[in-house]
Amino acid sequence: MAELFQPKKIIVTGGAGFIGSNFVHWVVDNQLDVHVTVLDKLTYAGNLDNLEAISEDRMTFVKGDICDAELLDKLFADTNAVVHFAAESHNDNSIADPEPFVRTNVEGTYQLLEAARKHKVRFHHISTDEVYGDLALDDPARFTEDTPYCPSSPYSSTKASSDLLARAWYRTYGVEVTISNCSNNYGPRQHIEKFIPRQISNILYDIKPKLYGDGLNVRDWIHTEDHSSAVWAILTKGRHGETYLIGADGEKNNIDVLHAILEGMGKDTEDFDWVKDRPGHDRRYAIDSTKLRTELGWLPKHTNFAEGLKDTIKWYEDNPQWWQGAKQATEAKYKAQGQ
Ligand code: NAD
Ligand code: TDX
Repeated sequence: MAELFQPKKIIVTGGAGFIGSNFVHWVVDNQLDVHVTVLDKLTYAGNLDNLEAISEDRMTFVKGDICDAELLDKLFADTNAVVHFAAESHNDNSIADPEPFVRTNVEGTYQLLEAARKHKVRFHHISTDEVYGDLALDDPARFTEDTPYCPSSPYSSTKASSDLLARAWYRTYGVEVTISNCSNNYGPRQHIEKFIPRQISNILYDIKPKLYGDGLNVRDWIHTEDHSSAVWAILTKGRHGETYLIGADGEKNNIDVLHAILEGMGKDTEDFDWVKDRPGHDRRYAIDSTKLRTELGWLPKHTNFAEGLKDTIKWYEDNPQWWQGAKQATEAKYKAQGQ
């Protein structure tokens, strides 16, 4: 474990999105002497409502693009650390139009690393287990920090590129970088284009849930609050230049997750549509998070997926104003893709 790093001012890129906003709330609630500056472009996935309850003395919001080098130069002059969540994050969108993924995920990360180098700022890069490609359903193996990179989709290949940039900026320029690769997050404020909120919002709208392919693909689910506590542990205690995998032993196939949603909402568990599979659809993700647990002493709190899912369903039921505005356009996009 490295010496404890205690930042007083941090920049959170993508802090108006799903995981970024949950992280900002976690910091505001748990780290009382830290000020957060959120830098977010407010794309279709960013939503200022995600941050509305936070007071101005704890957080400053800056609307801007991570590709804007001039803006980064100004912001980085007055911070101790950057936690970089901003990205184009949805696989299906990357298949339909990869261009914004290359721009934000690759060029944006490059610009941030350059600003971190110039201002000697600690840099934590948020990434995904998808950079490792996929595992077979009958393979007992899980991803570790030593698994070779083998991304499948335009999204995951741009995330892999950004990880490699971060590694190179550490090795060549000595930027104080750490990297985390996390599995699938669930919880409040996730955009309804993603699997779990899409199905919950479909059911609330009397639209049948949609399952891709044969429904047997496995994802390793983690509650977003556990992702936040892991990122804080890595930012403050992680060794520079190191990668840490984040996961909570939550492997489940899609059909089981869908059955749990339908059952949890009092519906017939077989009342859904099978739709066209995603091109290049990764079969299984699974994380071995031993390094994070043993080296930094991190443990997940939300180990009961059924409970976490129940709370998530309730959040979407209680907050229709948060997601209803995006429903029509999201479903129209899927319909055009046969999904
Ligand atoms: P999201 O799509 O909900 O949010 C992304 C945020 O980034 C939005 O607020 C958006 O406005 C902002 N953004 C996009 N382009 C920007 C730009 N050019 N400049 C500034 N801001 C910009 O994404 P998410 O699901 O919260 O994912 C956050 C991060 O976590 C991503 O880096 C993603 O790769 C990673 N990740 C996600 C998961 C998951 O399950 N969702 C799992 C592992 C890792
Ligand atoms: O309607 C659907 N039906 C369906 O069967 C949708 C939207 C998805 N799926 C399947 C595809 C995947 O096997 O559900 C699984 C999860 O899909 P997504 O929510 O799109 O997530 P995934 O593609 O696994 O990627 C997510 O986890 C890793 C995040 O979106 C990424 O940002 C993160 O890096």
